[in-house]
Amino acid sequence: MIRIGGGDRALFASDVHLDDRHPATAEHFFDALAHVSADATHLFLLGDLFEYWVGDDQPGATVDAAIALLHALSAGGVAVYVMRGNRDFLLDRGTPAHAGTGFASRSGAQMLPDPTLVELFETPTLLLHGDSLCTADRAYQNFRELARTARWQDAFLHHSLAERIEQAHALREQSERSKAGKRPEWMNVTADAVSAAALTHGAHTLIHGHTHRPACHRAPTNAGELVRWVLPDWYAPDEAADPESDPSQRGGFLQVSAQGWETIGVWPGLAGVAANTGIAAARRS
Ligand code: LP5
Ligand code: MN
Repeated sequence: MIRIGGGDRALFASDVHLDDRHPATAEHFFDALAHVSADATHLFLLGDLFEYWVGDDQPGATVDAAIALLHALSAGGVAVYVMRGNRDFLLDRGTPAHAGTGFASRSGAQMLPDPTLVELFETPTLLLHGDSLCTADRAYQNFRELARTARWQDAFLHHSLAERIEQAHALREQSERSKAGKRPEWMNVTADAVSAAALTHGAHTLIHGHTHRPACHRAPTNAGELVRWVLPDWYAPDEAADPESDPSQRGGFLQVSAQGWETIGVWPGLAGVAANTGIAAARRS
């Protein structure tokens, strides 16, 4: 098990959705990461680092820049962990023509299974992307099950790069259309899935992204208080899905060290005072 304690400083982020079509968001994330990682020992990227991933031959200046930055961090001694999300679940699955040049070896990152239990300053903490907890969204869960089968993935990876990119764009558009017809509560975690995950893994804290609803939730359970951190998604001003209703910059890290939990960056919905109180209460050193 990954154990974080002592003088360690771990950073968590997710849902950056890196894409050549959103260069300002990429720059915003790269700058923030370079800044906060100076004294970090561990970096956990919990899914959807990329807008989509069609195989390890995926081209693009943003992909190259992300891989170079992660490689520099891991070469400099930071333990870099990357979890697959619902957009980039093909990360490090290779392509038939690109064996041996996978995302993990190129970036120096270690791929992290979803979910993964880690020990954070003696607190058993479950790391997930978060989509597996959205169990009310039956259409998505059916799609997820299908897209995770080796048969489907192998068939997809055998297409040409151009065909895979075209299918990814089509799937993204279909997803946006499908989301427009879903109730907001279907696109959130369910209480049952959260407590089942915590109970199954013996976790006292959960950290996940995916829902784009950054928060620190606390709920009493039979086994004590369950803390659930929801990481923010990232975008620069003008590159939000809907810049008119959401014009500000967004994105941030959760940092854990012997000093406690700290939110870094823009976490809309997490009021300053409440967040600080939460950090102090969650502190374990
Ligand atoms: O991503 P987000 O947050 O906007 O929405 C998700 C769910 N959508 C998805 C789909 C991704 O956005 C697109 C991923 C692109 C990957 C490309 C490479 C791999 C291709 C295939 C490899 C085998 O995850 C969305 C949820 C939402 O989160 C909130 O939780 O609601 O779910 C959907 O919208 C899915 C629909 O409900 C069902 C779609 C069925 C489509 C089946 C078509 C199959 C054809 C496949 C062609 C390749
Ligand atoms: Mn996601």
